[in-house]
Amino acid sequence: MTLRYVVSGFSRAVIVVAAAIAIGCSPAESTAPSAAAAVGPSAPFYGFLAVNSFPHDPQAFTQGLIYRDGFLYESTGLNGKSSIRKVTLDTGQVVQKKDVEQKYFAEGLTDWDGRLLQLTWQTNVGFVYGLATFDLQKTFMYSGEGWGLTHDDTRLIMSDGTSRLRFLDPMTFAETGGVDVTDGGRPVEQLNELEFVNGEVYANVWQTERIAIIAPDSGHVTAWLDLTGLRSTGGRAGDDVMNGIAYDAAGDRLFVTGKLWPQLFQVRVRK
Ligand SMILES: [Ca+2]
Repeated sequence: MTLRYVVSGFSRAVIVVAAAIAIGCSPAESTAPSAAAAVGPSAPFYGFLAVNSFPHDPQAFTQGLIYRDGFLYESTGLNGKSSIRKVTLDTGQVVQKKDVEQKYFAEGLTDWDGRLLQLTWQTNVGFVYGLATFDLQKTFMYSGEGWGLTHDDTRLIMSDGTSRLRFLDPMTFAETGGVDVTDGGRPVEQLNELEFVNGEVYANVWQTERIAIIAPDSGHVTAWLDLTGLRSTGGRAGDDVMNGIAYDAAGDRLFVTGKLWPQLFQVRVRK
């Protein structure tokens, strides 16, 4: 695969992805089981154009991100630093914040019917807050680890660090099903932050700069959004991996950031 990025100053149209057709090489191949059988061709790669950037709190260990009605809502992780936040897009200013108890490492975030739903990593508990007030209304339990969270029209969609996406009832939080995510027959592990975009699930793959675009009912990766190069404009070495996808459906704007990244980007997919 050959990708060429031309990076110029960062004001508006910033990163131009030129010539980005992958042939015979995919991100799944590097992580696929060695004895994979019955595998097929991998999904195509998409490039990107970064059309805008915004400030992002470089202390925010981003684990969940959504866009609603002009604001970002963010879940941050780490014990003692976990929180939910309401953030002004243009300035990155945190206008509302609620800390999570130190014993919890907060993870994925989504909204449902005027509430915010937040997962925790290894403590098997999720929190339900009022979207406007951030008041803790209830908790819910689940098995396994909590990583990413989003929803479609009828169900919550949750990742747990494996290749599986689980479906939960948004009111009772009962697990109602799930799907194993594959690319060309190979499992795609470590699905992390999620976003539901026009009928498909976008999933950060942990410790990569790739987003898997997944058909939720089959689990098939339909394409890879390769955001290599976006991080080079900021961020720090270490844990600062890409993790954070939000979608403004009304404005058709896709936002991406990462843990401890000083910037959040609006990106356009280049097919
Ligand atoms: Ca998200």
